Amino acid sequence: MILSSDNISKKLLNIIDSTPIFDLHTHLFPPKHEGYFLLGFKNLLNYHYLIAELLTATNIDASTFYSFNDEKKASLIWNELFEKRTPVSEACSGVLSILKELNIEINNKSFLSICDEYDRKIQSDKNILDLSNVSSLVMTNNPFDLDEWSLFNTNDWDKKIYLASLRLDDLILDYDETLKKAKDQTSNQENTIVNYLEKCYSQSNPVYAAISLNLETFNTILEDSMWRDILVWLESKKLPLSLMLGVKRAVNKDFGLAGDGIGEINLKELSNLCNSFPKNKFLVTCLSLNDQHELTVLARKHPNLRIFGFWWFMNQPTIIKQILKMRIDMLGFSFIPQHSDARVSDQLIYKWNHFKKILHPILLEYYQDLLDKNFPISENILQRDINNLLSGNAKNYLGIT
Ligand code: FIX
Ligand code: ZN
Repeated sequence: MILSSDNISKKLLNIIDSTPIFDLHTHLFPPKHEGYFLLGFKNLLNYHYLIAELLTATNIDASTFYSFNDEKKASLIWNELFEKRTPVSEACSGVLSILKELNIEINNKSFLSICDEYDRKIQSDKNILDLSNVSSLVMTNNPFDLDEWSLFNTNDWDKKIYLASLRLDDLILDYDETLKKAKDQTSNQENTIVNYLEKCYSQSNPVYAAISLNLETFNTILEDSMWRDILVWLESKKLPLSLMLGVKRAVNKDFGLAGDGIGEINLKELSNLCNSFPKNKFLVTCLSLNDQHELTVLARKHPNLRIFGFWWFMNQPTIIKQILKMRIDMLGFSFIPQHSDARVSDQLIYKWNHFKKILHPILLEYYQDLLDKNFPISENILQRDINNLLSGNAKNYLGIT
C-alpha cells in the first residue's frame, strides 16, 4: 500500500518500534557469566558516565567514592545527581527513561524503596531483551583475560543471542605481557598471536575483531609485521576489524574507567589502511565530533569501510541529530546507525529508545521529501529500510544471517 503524508508518520513509528534490533557493540555478558553479567538499579546508577558526572559536579574525592560498596555508591549518585540536582544530562535521562518504561514513580520515594520496586520488576535479561526489542547483540570479549574468556568453556548460555567478538586492545596496551599469556596457551611457538587467535576463534566463533586506537597507536597497525599477519588472518576468516578511533585512556587516572577521554586520530591513515588491505573489511566509529565529516567522506570512497554508531561522547541527542542527517545525506542508508555500548543489561532499554526517538523524525523528513517529489513510499519500503538500519546492514557486513 502506498502511503500518504497523513499516515506515514504513524506507520513509520510502528515499524521502528516493532523491528528487532541487532546490537553491534556492547559490553554485556549472559547471566551465567557471574561477576560479568550486570543488571538492576544499583548497577545502572554505578555506570561510569554517571560516576564522571558525579565526580566533576561535586567535591567528592574519587578514591573515597571508589572505597564505598555498590549500594553506597549508587545511593550517593542518586542523592547528588537526581535529588540535589536536576537530572538533565543524557546519562541521567537514561535512568529516568528506564524507570518510566517500568512504570516506577519517583515522587518522594527513598532510594531503597525504588531499588526494591525495580528489582521486583526486572529479574532477568529476557525481560530486558523483550522491552528493548534487541534480538541479538555482540559482546566485547578479551581473549587475553583468561577469567573473562572462561565464558567459552561453558555452554549453558544462548549463543544465538550473545555473539562473540575478539577485543585486541591488550596487544597494544601491554604487548610483552600479552604475548607471554598467548605463549602459555599455545603449543606452537611460531606466529604465537595468530595461533592463539585461531584457537580463540574456534572456541568462540566471533563475528569480528576490534581495537580502540589513537594517533600514536594507529601507526603500529600500519607498520608492525604482527598486525599485518593479524590482518591477513582476519581476511582469511572473513572477519571485519572494528576500529574505535580517537580515545585517550586515563586522562584522569583517579577516575578509573570514568577517566578516559578524547585523543587525536589522523583519518588519512585510515584511508591508507583501507587501500593497503583492500580485501579486509573495517567497521569504524570515531569518538570526536571533529572527525565525523571526514569519516563520512571516507566511507564514500572505500567500499571496505563501514561507519557504525555514535560512540560514547558522540552519543548525545544534539550531536546525533546533526551527524545522522549528514551521514544519510552522503551515504543514503548504507551505514550502521547505532550500537548501544551497554555495560548494564538494563541500559539496552534507554539507549535504543532514545535513539529511536531521534531516528523517527529524521527519517520522516526524508520520506516526506520523497513523497513531495512524487516518489511512492509503501509500507514494504519502510519495513525494508528499518530492517536494514536496525539489523540488516550490520548482519550483512558481518556475513551472518
Ligand atoms: O572501548 C570501548 O569499547 C568503550 O566503549 C568503553 O571502553 C567505554 O568505557 C564505554 O563504556 C563507552 O561507552
Ligand atoms: Zn565499548
